Amino acid sequence: MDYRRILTVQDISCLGQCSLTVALPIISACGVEACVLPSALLSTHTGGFTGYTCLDLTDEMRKIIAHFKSLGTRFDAVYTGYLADSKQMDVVRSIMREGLSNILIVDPVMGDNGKLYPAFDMNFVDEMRALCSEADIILPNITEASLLTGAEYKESYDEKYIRELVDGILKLGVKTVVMTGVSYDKSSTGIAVCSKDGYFYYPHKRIAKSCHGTGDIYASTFTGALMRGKSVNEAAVIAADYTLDCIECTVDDPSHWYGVKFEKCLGRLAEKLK
Ligand code: PXL
Repeated sequence: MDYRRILTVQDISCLGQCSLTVALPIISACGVEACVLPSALLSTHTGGFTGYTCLDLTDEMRKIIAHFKSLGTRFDAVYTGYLADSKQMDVVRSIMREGLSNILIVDPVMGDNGKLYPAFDMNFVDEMRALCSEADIILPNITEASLLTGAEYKESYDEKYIRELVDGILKLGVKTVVMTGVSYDKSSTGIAVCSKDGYFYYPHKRIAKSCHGTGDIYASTFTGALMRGKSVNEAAVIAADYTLDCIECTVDDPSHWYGVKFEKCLGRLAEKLK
C-alpha cells in the first residue's frame, strides 16, 4: 500500500506540455512509480500546432506488453490517456484480460469545446466507448461525455443535463465517472463525481481562458492521489485544486499558449501528498 506502481498509456508529444511529459513528473511528484506504454510519438500535440509528425506505436505496444507479461509484471492500476489508433483499445483490453492490473482508469481523450481532435473519427469514438465500458473510472470532459453517450453537446446547461450525461455513462458499465469542466455559472467551474454510491460536485474558481493539456494534468494528478490512498472524491478535489494552481501560474503570460506551467506548482502537490 505504501508504494504503488502504475502503467500509463499515452503519447509522447515532444513539445507541448501534455500527455507523458506531464503525466510522468506529476505521478512521480505524487510519490507513485510511473511505468509507460507510449501510444505514439508526435513532434507536438495536435491542438493548435500545424504540421506535426506522428509515429503510431501500436505494434511496439504489443511487443512491450508481451515482454512485461513474460516478466510476470503487475501494476496497481493502468491509466490511459491519448491513444493514437482504435487498435490500441485492444492492446489496453489485453493488458487487463491478462491480469497485469485489476484497476483501469480511462481518460477518454477525444476532443474539447464540442469538437473531436483532428486525428479522430466516429469509429474511434465507438472503440473508446467500448473501452470505457470496461473501466473502473473514466474522466471525460463534457465534449467527451456527449460523444460517449450520443447526447447533444451543450455550452450552457443545468444539473439535469449533467445528470443525464453521467447516467448515460454509468449505463455503459463504467463504475465511476469523474467529469471535468462542469460549470453552472460564469465565475465557477467544477468536477462532478458519480457512481452507484452517489453524486458529488466540487465547484471551484473558473478562469476564463481555456488552457491546453489541463485534462492530462487533471487525470494524472487524480491517478497519483488515488494511488496514494485518497478516496475518489478526495483525489478529484486534489486534482482540481492542482489544475487551477497550474492555470493561475500561466494566465499572466499570453505567449505561453500551448500548455500550462505545471512545473512551478509541483512542489505544492508533492507537499500535499507526502
Ligand atoms: O492533451 C490531450 C492531447 C494529448 N496528446 C496529443 C494531443 C492532445 C490534445 O490535443 O493532440 C497528441
